[in-house]
This record gives sequence, C-alpha cells and structure tokens, in this order.
Amino acid sequence: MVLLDGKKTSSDLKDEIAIAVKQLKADGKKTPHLAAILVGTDGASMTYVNSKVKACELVGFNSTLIDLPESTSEEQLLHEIELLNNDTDIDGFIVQLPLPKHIDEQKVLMAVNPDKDVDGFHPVNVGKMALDLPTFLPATPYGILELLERYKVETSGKNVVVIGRSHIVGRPMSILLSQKRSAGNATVTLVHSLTKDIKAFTLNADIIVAALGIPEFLTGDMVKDGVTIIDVGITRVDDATRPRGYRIAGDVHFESVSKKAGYITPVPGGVGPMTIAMLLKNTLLACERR
Ligand code: BQF
Repeated sequence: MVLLDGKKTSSDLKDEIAIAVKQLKADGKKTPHLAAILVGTDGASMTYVNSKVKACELVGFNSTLIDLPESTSEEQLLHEIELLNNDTDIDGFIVQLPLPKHIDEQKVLMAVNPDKDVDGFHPVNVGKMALDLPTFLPATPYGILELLERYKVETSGKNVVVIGRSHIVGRPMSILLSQKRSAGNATVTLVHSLTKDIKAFTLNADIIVAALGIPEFLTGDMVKDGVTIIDVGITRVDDATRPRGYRIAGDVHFESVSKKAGYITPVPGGVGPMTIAMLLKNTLLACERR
C-alpha cells in the first residue's frame, strides 16, 4: 500500500509556486494577490481561511482577509464582492463557504468576476470546464488530479466511482476524470444518496473518490484488492480522548480499506492540503493571465 501524501505533494507544489513568484518579482511584474471573504465565525471556516492566508505568505503572494460579521446582509456581501471585482491589485478572490443561511450562495457566486474566480465556482467557469475549455478548475478536484498524476496512478480506461454529487467536489470530479486529459479518460460512475446498492459499484471500481461527508462510510468489504482510494471527507467527530474534544474523520474507514488498497490518501494530510495548493496555483494563473 502506497500513501498518497498530500502534505508532501502540496509542499512540493508550493515550492514550485514560490519559484515562479520570485521570477515574476525579478522581472518587475506584479506580485500575485489573493483576497478571501469570510462571513461569520464558524470554527472550521476560520481554520480554512487562515490556512489559505498562511499559504499565501509562504509562497510570496499578497493576501487580504475580509472578515464580516454573521449578521452581514446579502446586499452588503454583494457590495464587498463588487469592491474586489473592481480592485485592480486583486488577481483573484474567494468567498469562504458555507455561507450563513440568510444568504443565497448561488447569487453570491454569480457576482464574482469570472476572471477573478479562483475557486472556479462561477457558472461561466463551470460551463467552460464541462466543455474542456481552459478555466480555473475547482481546487479540490484539481488537487486530486494533480495527486493522481504525480504518483502516476493510471486513470485511462479505469473504472472510477465517485461517491457524492456536490457542486464543489463530486460533480466536477466526475466530469474531469471522464475528460480527454491527463488523469482523465476514465469510465466514471457517479453514485449518491439515492443510488441502490453502492457496494455493487464500489466493488467493481479501480479508483474510488469518497466525497459524501459521512465519516468512515467506505469500509474494507466494499472494495477490491489493489484499489486506489481518494478520501475527501473531513468531519469533526466527538472524541473525549483528544485534547480538542474531537478528531478528524474521513469518509473512508482507513483501517479496513488500507489493507486492500494499492494507493490511499490519509486524512488529514491527503486531499486537504492539495486543495490549498491548487487555490494558490489558480491565483498565480489569474495573475499571469492579466
Ligand atoms: C489536512 C472545506 C468542507 C467545507 C468547506 C488541510 C484543509 C483541510 C484538511 C483545508 C475545506 C477542506 C476547505 C487538511 C479547505 C480543505 O491536512 O487534511 C487543509 O483547509 N481545506 C475549505 O476552504 O472549505 C471547506 C471542507
């Protein structure tokens, strides 16, 4: 069993990005600048945004964090987005998800200038992605492609099962893996909460992407020998024996599945760090495209 080490791979990627930034600066070009809007004080969201800001510092980007209270209205948030759309120093920005319930997520994502949409969530960019046109790929699926490529996991002609149909992971992942591209050309099945007998599909899979958000859903009896496992889950599960009172669980029951897997991502340290690295990559691209 080979661990797909996202921590190491993301660190390599960040080194490569840092070199590119040094070159931009040496050439007298603009320093890439990422902005993030955070609404509210959700613990996990604050952690994620802070990781993104820290990663920017590490590679030499400028970053701006716009911290708004939970009580921010949709109108006020749309106004902040407009300011970032019009700010010529900002190359790309993100709105940290999830948003408070009183704000319409779709409306917010559609307000982001597609040229600055480094999360790749704007319908124009989703459309471009689906049509094989160059655009910002959503960071988590993009990170998974990068991980598969760097570890030379063959995807062409393989049976891939993606579990979960979210707009951020499952749906784009299923599209990208089926495309004529590197880490593509797979035969993809997307299964979800209404699929009958998920195990019948996963038992036949060469590669499984688990992105349904149910801790330890995928167990050893559901997979075949030699399978490649990509675990996108990160759920905080109560655990009184841990200092923080919780532990982070993936969507994969690591102990049983890793006994059969050829390749497997750990949680933490698998897909998560890759997500951050690909956001930086998209921001570098956004800066270079201007
Ligand atoms: C790791 C995210 C659900 C909903 C909104 C490193 C991250 C996570 C794990 C991280 C995620 C998940 C992010 C690890 C960003 C990935 O070491 O395993 C980094 O920061 N992520 C997000 O911004 O919004 C989310 C998951």
